[in-house]
Amino acid sequence: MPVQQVTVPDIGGAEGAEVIELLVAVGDQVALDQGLIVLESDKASMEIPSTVAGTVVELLVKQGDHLAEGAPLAMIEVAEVAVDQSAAPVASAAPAAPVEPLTEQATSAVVVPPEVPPAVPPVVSQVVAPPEVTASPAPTMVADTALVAASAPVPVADTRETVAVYAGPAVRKLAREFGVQLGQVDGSGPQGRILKEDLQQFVQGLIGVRVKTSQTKSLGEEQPEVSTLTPNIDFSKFGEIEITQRSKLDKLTAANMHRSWLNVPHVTQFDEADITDLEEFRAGLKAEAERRDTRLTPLPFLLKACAVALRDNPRLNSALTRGGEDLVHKKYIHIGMAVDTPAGLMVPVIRDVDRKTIWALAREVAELAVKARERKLSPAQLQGGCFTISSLGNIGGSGFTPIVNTPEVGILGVSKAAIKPVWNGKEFTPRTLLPLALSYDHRVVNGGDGGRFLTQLVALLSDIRQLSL
Ligand code: CAO
Repeated sequence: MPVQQVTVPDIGGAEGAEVIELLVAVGDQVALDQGLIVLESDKASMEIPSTVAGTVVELLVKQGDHLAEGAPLAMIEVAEVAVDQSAAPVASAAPAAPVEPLTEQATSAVVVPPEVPPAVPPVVSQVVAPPEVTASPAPTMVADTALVAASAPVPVADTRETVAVYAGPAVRKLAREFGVQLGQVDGSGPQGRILKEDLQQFVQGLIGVRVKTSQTKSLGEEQPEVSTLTPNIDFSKFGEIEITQRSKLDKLTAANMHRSWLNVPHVTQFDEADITDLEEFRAGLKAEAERRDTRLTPLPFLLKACAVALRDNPRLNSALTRGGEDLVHKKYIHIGMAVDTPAGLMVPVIRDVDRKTIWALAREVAELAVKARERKLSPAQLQGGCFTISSLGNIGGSGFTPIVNTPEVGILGVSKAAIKPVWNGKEFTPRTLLPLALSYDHRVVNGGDGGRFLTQLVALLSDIRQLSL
């Protein structure tokens, strides 16, 4: 059988590229295009593929050699059927056609592998500071427990500026199919070479999205079980770390937040309520609150005002059902309140807020907050909410955009009240202003609905006499 010599093709003018890895040994069977060696120049690493299929009978280079275009690499006894016409015969080692180095693509879409020119160029890779990768599409539901790969989010941009990547053509092809930039993957092979398993592990860590259903479902019905989209990074490489296990509650909250973030088109509207009079009224009730063995914070007033606004703006008191075909109009007003607990976020629900007095609400807020922190809430106390209030007023901040607690369609974020100068037409006067942010599900609530709800809320809180109307 004929023996052919494989030489270094045009490697973009790189002189003295170093052999950093031998990918085959004498006696190995090689396929057409299979990598023989890896060359490294100042700018890039290149895998030099075989131009013929057959058996390696002699290797003409060793690790550390410096090569240029046309240098002989290996002698290959050619398999009978797969003789590549462009391969250089022993007597006349014709150089392969010049090729453009390939650059790792940073894109959110699945990247089509570049066409391989007939002369079988070396696979050159240089990862240059990739552009920012934008948000990924929401995962679609597929067959039972399938890993959602094709629609899964792509990796975030790599901040490393220029990274030499060592990987074989099969791994590169796979990486392109997944839209993964190889510069982000840690290689476990010799000299950091990226193996197929490294890529698989990276993608698994990145996606972490499994679905439960066995058939395609519409939004609003059963949702995917979302775990994490965070790539597995060994942070100990950068400094001391400690790893703790997340609580079930933490993970459940994360999954719910993520589901809402992925599925609900959010809009957030902002406003400020002048609660100067409310605060005066509240201060005047301090002694009465002590007598009743309770505390009166702004929260019961907020609950009451939301109940009135929900009654008057029923879209905010609805939910989608049958995959978005129908809207459920709730005739009751149960409002959840986010409670910050050491174990994580809990949202106990206060039932029939519209029918309760401010004192009854104050008592219930205090009781549910204690129960939440002691993890003594019953499942019933965590269910049935129509709307949520998340108050960070005791902590601080001038505003935030809360995430809708699906299947509810609205949530109110309350920040810390502050005294500010307000123009009354003649002069600036000090007023206590409460920052409010209303997030809503734009599939159900339009800007008009949201605007009317928030405007009414501001009016109610600014003149709490209206709460009794
Ligand atoms: N502006 C200024 N002060 C405020 C305020 C606001 N918006 N809201 C409450 N305060 C004051 C209260 O009046 C109280 O002071 P006084 O005793 O002098 O009146 C103090 O802050 C502490 O209030 P509190 O937090 O004990 O009680 P609360 O009724 O306001 O809230 C609860 C109860 C359970 C909602 C709250 O403790 C809590 O856990 N909030 C966190 C919610 C959260 O984590 N949201 C984020 C969810 S998304 O991650």
